[in-house]
Amino acid sequence: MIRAALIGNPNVGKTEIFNRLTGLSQKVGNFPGVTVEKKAGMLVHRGREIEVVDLPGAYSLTAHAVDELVASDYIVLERPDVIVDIVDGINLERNLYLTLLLLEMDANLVVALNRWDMVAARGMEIDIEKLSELLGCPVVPTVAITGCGLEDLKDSIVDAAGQKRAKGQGAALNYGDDIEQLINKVEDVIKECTALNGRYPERWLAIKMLEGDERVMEQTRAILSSSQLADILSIIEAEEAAIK
Ligand SMILES: Nc1nc2c(ncn2[C@@H]2O[C@H](COP(=O)(O)OP(=O)(O)OP(=O)(O)O)[C@@H](O)[C@H]2O)c(=O)[nH]1
Ligand SMILES: [Mg+2]
Repeated sequence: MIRAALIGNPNVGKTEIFNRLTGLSQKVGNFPGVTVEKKAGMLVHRGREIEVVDLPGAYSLTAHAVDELVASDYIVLERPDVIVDIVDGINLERNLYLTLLLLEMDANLVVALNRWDMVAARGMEIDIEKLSELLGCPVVPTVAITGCGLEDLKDSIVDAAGQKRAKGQGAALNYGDDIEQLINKVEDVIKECTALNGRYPERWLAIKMLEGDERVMEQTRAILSSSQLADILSIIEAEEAAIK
């Protein structure tokens, strides 16, 4: 079975797409915050069973935004086979922030460029091929309310699930030499730490630890012994001091 999760900013059409894909009828509405809990449904495409999870809207994957925790916890802890990032085509710039964060997750990402009808109606032009090339993942234009593009989206989900989760492919953002070196060092320490093995994407965890993300710190504190955590934190401190 393929496990796919739908994630995206609030009110971009995630549930509308979820309903189309699964035949269920979860509540949609033209305001943010309609979906508050995750909901799973099933479909079969090209002979493959796909579990699709609809998530509440999220602008980011950080601990600061309490209403985003359901979505970010699911993505970070459940590690679905395919992450389908639903992007609002008429708010591309704002929406792509979350896309970049998702690229850090070492995940098989597929972008659905939704509200494609409104993109066309407004005379906006988006170069799908270029966007796909820049992001390094498939980009599929969709119109959730008519179902247009959803067959292509299902194809992309099945194709993405068949691909090996490429380690390091998620390094979409280059933070500059100093920070990249720091990330690599912390990543190496995380890799050594068997208690954390495979639980989180390593580069992502390294970045979160460097940021001092409270929720990630809290979660890792529950997994690691205090001396293990102290070791990692002292390496972070020493490395940070060295580049200052
Ligand atoms: N024109 C147009 N409207 C759309 C499209 N997709 C969704 N909508 C509308 O956008 C609104 C939001 O859709 P939802 O599916 O509830 O969005 P959501 O992302 O699940 O929202 P939250 O759960 O609140 O985060 C609804 O009124 C939909 O009918 C689309 O492709 N084109
Ligand atoms: Mg919803």
